[in-house]
Amino acid sequence: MSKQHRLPAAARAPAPDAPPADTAEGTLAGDVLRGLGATPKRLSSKYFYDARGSRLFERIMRLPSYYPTRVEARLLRRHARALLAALTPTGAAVELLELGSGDGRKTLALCREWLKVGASLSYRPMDISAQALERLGQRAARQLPALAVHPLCGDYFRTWPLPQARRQQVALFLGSNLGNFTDAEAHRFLRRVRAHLRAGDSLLLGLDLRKDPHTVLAAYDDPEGVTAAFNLNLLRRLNRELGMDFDLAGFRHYASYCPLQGVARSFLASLRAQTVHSRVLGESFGFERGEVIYTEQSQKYERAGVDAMVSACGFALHAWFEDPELPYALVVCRARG
Ligand code: AVI
Repeated sequence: MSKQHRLPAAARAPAPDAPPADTAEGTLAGDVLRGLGATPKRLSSKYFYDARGSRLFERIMRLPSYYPTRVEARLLRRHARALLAALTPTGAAVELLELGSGDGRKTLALCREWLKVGASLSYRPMDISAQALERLGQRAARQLPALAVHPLCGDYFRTWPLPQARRQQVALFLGSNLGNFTDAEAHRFLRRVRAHLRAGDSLLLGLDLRKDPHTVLAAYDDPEGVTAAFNLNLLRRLNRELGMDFDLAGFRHYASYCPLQGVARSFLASLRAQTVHSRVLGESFGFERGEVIYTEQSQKYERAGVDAMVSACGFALHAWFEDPELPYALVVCRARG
């Protein structure tokens, strides 16, 4: 017989405002047990990215309403040379470590510009997807054969390479991925990055900034319904991997943006009272009509807040490149001694 929310005390931990996207490694089963047993219910956005979810995210990045990818690529293009100067003031050879490189398209364009001005560059894309890294390697070989590419597959902090004496490490964390962390998670993540760098090494962050709330909300609620499919795909994944029986038609994507906190949030709202069972977990989870699962937060930043955050994590904010049309920033941070 199935159990209804009978979790051991330790698994019932999350506080009401606990993060949906945890940087700590948890298992899907443990996270789902805790997340769906909590009030409000939550699932981590890190589980969006199975094969189908990754394809849907690629479609999101091409949507007219999803501006961050486009604006970031524009900034990287416009400021490629100034970025190199800001990231490597001594002109030393660079080991470029990209955390979550995906297909690396934007970064290869940046490397092309850097190679043109004679930078000595070794590119180390890091990703948990071996497939994405393989595609990136093929693209790099085709488009930029002069570039030395050494992919690292797995957890960033486990695979982080030892620094080489004559190469400055430059870490990239683009795509406003930091925004999917809560404040506490973002701080923890940045401190871990700092701990792997030497004083004088650099970090480049791509961060989405606060702007007209309508523009932000439209990015997470596209009329094409791709973001809705991306969000709902999480339930499809749980059905497959945890033997759950979510009826996808019984849930609906809901996006919100709070301009006071600068946070876009995504939810899955239950359209009726229903119970969902997991064969693997041996648990059932009851939903009221209208009850939501909190699935993602996307923080939109302000310069003062970014300055305070990176300073608290052992970096100095060294340079800031902002798009004049749609607020988005490339932030050059220097690891302090
Ligand atoms: C990956 N991440 C920065 C995206 C974002 O904007 O928060 C994920 C996303 N979720 C819905 N649309 C895009």
